[in-house]
Amino acid sequence: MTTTALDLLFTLVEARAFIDRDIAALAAGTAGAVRIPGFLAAADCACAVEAIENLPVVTYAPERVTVKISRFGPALNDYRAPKGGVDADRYWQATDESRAIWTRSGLRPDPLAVSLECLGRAWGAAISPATIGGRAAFGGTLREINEGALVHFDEVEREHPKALFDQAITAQLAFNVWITVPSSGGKTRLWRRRWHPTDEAHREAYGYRRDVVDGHQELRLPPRLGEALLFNPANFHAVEPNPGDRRVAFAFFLGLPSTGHLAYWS
Ligand SMILES: O=C(O)CCC(=O)C(=O)O
Repeated sequence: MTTTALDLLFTLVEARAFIDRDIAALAAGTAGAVRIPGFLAAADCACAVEAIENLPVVTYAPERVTVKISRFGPALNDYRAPKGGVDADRYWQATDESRAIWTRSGLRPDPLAVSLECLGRAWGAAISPATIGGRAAFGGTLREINEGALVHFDEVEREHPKALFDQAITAQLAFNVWITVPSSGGKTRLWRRRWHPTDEAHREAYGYRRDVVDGHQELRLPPRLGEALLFNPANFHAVEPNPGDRRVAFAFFLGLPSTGHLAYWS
């Protein structure tokens, strides 16, 4: 397919701070991505990088995610139960352990707390964790992607049609803030293209073959130190490999529930 006309709204908004209209535009699909350069100071990124050296990092489940992606803190997708929902025993154990370890790490400023505070201020209401049966889901995974990530989308309501969260999520956003970045490669690629049932014929491991996005309008976003990026992950996205230095981000999803109060999880 060849793109013949462009969606003039599918652009990168570069701003000094998050604002409610930009968050709403991403949720509505009338913006491409929002990035905030210098969201975290370089010194705070360096402290975070030092702190994570002592955290127990694991890789995403290799049977699902074929390239090596490391994380600290549970990501829901790694704890899916065979019949839907999460494998509660494993997920809550990992959640409790990770929270305790993170609290003990005593990192100040805490990039997760800073991020939630800024986004909450922009939205006009504090952001709470999404809950499962009343228990707070984990949010704020530290993620290291050096070998790239396949074209994929994230949409919790589609991945868990039997309502995983207590909140009914009407739109989902992905938040990343980079605490160390490579000098080349590692671009986030974001296409103006949502999943269609026929895409299932193009499945590849946890994602899709590149041809599902061929010819579609695209943003290419190199990761920059301390920069925050917010986008709607229902749009197909991928990460380019980076040959050299590490690419590490704090990452979580934001959901816009029917109550209007944003909820987060990883
Ligand atoms: O690391 C990135 O650039 C994006 C990672 C990703 O797939 C996501 O945040 O949903």
